[in-house]
Amino acid sequence: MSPSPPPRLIVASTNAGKIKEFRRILGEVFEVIPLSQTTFSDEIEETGATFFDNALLKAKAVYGRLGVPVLADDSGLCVEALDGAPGVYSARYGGAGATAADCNALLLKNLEGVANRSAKFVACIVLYFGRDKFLVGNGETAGRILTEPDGTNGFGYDPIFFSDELGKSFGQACADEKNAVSHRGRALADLLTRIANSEKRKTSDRNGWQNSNN
Ligand code: ITT
Repeated sequence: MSPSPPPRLIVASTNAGKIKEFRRILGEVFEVIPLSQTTFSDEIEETGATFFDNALLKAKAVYGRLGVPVLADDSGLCVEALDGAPGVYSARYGGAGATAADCNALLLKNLEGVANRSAKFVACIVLYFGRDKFLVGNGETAGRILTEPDGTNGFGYDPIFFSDELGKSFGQACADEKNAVSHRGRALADLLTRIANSEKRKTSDRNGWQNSNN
């Protein structure tokens, strides 16, 4: 008998770089289905003030339409010398139509001559699985902004982000190296722990209920 295929999990993202990372991390546990492979085609306006607000609104919008469990990631780069910018605006930092290279160039320009290069990537991941039922995972990773791009791996701001923990830029890191220390890898690990804890609670509640009815 052939083993049953992993369950499908919709990831409410149109970002190919994120989808690739989710596939790599969750690959054996779930079959990751990107938004492009669903019937959902609306533009989701990210109007939230925090990563959590935006992750929740993306997950809710897709769940509302498709009615099946959805994972959504909102993430970004927070630069200390820029008071946390681009933050939740990371994807839109370069304006409409700007490429990742444009955003990187703009950030490097805005940091010209700035000595404090400290920055962190932040991710909030929401698993939405029923009306007002959701679990949240958070993750961060610290580093600094280089003065020029270094490497071509990853996506977005990876080539200009030097990871303190890896001792190299995310642009130079291979997928597994990045996922081991990244904001997204950590947010997913946090979420998986919360899912496991909530399953344990459900089991002990059920057992408690059974025991109290014995
Ligand atoms: P979805 O909303 O469809 O998932 P998005 O790219 O718009 O795609 P966000 O609103 O969460 O996603 O914006 C995140 C941006 O932050 C992303 O476009 C990158 O520019 C940057 N970013 C987030 N995680 C990153 C990572 O691991 N490496 C490099 N850049 C990252």
